[in-house]
Amino acid sequence: MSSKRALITGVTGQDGAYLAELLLAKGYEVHGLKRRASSFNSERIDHLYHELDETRPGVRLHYGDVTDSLSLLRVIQQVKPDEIYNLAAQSHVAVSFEEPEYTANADGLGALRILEAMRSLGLGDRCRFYQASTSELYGLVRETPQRESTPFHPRSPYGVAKLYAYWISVNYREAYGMYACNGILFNHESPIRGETFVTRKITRGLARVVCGLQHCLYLGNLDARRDWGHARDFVEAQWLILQQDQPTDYVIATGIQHSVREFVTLSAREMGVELEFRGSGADEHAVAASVCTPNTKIKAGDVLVRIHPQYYRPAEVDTLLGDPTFARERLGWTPKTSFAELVREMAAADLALAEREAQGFVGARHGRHLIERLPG
Ligand code: NDP
Ligand code: GDR
Repeated sequence: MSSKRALITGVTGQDGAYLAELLLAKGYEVHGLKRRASSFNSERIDHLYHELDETRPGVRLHYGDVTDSLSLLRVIQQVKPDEIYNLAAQSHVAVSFEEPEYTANADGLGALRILEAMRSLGLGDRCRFYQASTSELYGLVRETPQRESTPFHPRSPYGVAKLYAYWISVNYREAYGMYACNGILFNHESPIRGETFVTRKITRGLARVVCGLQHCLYLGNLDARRDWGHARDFVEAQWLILQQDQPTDYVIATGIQHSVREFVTLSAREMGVELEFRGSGADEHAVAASVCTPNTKIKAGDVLVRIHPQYYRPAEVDTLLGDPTFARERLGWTPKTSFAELVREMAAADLALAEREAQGFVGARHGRHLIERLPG
């Protein structure tokens, strides 16, 4: 068991929750940066938080914000971590077109603030830094599959902000000899994925349609192709990246690509509905061709999915496919969960959640924890 101390920014997000669980299981003392919100924002880690019971190891939370240098200095000085995982970000690509300045501040300068805090507190030579970089750096792809040497061409304010964070991490490594690494992670999902990312939107939306809680699911570009893995597998790579003798940057991906349309089709099938896509462009829609789900009111011929122009982006990333060879060779990392298993897990969790909602149980948003918390 480890006696290391880790600080996770973005601990209340999808990856933060899985990473905190992983590090606690490895014996780390885990600290998390949590920003103040007017409503509860720690649902994903509530089961890991036992602040009032010192006999149980759990995540220790500190208020702070990656746009606020003073809070970062205070928390890093207090915790004196061995490892910092910078996962905090305005992580929604479409939202970054609406909030480009905030996205640049949090996603770009946030990394700089942490690196500079580490340096000025004299932790530069003993604390390791992980930067949550992204396949969105590749954007308009110049080479397929994308690997560590593929040139970047981001297509959104999010991608551009993350490009700064990528390079400032490399720069602090080269300029000051700091152990700073980028994990260039391709899309990774789970039952606790944010509900506005396309995979969770699909499983959550279709489950609600099946349970009679909404009529239809609206989506944007069904032709977009992504390399989707499971967040549980991907946080293991984040940890491995900081355990190597030498710091460097890694592509973390499954090496397999699917379209949004395929994700929709498979999710519906998991819920007992066979979909048929009709029409094209903005008129495309998916109809239930056959239904074998117990207790549903939907029937063959119902339109379950429609296109809405609101979900198209000003500049799209059409296709991403990662090459995880370097990570496999250097880290010994390979993804454990297949695409089919990922969809099955997400669909089952969201169906269970929607069934509870249909019975009048409201409160939690994330399937996994809702199920865990239910009596019986
Ligand atoms: P989420 O959106 O689920 O989580 C983001 C986290 O950052 C949340 O805890 C959020 O807090 C926190 N946060 C946002 N802004 C600030 C801020 N100003 N100060 C402090 N905390 C803040 O993202 P994921 O868990 O999916 O992703 C983790 C990281 O990995 C992100 O940086 C993302 O950009 C990157 N990434 C994700 C990929 C994916 O497919 N999931 C792929 C590649 C990179 P709150 O809960 O209060 O909103
Ligand atoms: P992405 O994920 O932009 O790849 O960023 P998202 O799930 O939002 O979109 C994937 C693709 O699906 C298309 N799409 C839709 N997307 C959303 N959100 N909603 C829709 O209704 C919809 N319809 C079609 C999108 O156009 C896109 O092509 C995620 C985030 O987690 C980033 O933080 C991370 O860096 C990258 O993955 C890797």
